[in-house]
Amino acid sequence: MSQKPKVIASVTLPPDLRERLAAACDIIEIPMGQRPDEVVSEETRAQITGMVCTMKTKVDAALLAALPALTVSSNFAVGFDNVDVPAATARKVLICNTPRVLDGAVADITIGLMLCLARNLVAGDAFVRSGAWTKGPFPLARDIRGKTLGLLGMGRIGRVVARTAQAFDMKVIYHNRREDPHAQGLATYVARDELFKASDVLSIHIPLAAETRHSVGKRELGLMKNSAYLINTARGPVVDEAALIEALRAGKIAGAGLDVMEQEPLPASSPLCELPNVVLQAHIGSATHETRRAMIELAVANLIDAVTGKQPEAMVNPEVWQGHA
Ligand code: 8YV
Repeated sequence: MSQKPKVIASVTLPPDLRERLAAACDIIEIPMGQRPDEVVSEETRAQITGMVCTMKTKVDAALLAALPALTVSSNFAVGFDNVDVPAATARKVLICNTPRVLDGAVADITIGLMLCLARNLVAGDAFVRSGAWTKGPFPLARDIRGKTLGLLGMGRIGRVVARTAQAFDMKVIYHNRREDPHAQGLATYVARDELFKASDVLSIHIPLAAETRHSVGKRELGLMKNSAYLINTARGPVVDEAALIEALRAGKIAGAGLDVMEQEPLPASSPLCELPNVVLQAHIGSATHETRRAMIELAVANLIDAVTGKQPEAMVNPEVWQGHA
């Protein structure tokens, strides 16, 4: 009878990482997004001490109850809005995630969306392919250089965006719950309303939580310049999408670049798909070979460390690890 900890993996494990995990644990692989309480027997579930899963798995109180021996759940994502963290902490289940390794990739998509919006790159491609260029020049667009980039949230990703934007000669301002000493030299702290009023591009970099759901709505959009762009690479529900669509249709803002939406995958029937001043991406912020490899490596390392008694690199509720939960 194996004495190795039993863990559930509902992620796609590269062969070498499956081998690495198997050296330390007995692995039960289940389809991505499937709930263990749907596909794993009660007898086996009672022995599970660890899990690595994507953000498609809702780690809620019911799932925690179905895994009575669980001590750690490792999220293959930096966001953890799929996890009921208070319930996990109450159960003394450590939650890990994958910050740091995806900061650059998400920041790059942020800058990419900003350039697509300001320089009309998506329409420009269609313009050339359609032969319209033979009938006249593409309309003038707008510079981002010298403009003001406002960051709602100044965490790791926000700081990488700020550093990158400086290379584009942008003035960077930000709003956080409190002023961030790490932002010195990178961006200037402003009040929340001032951020929406002063930004030529406003980019969202805050997590989705009860207090941030729909926190960018009609009021905030109404504060923005009608020449301003909104970019969201964080979580769709941070923005009141109905209010955004209304603001875009009314010309309250000039455009939006969205890598995340309230409904994902976004159906073609969404009004967002009809708006010419919107650039849409399929939640690809971290979707590069290099970044996803670094993420799965970190997610597996967090799991192995936690179930073998070593402090994981990235903990969402470290108080559980420190025994203060
Ligand atoms: C994940 C994400 O990176 O990391 C996050 O929070 O938003 C996602 O892009 C991706 O789904 C891999 O789990």
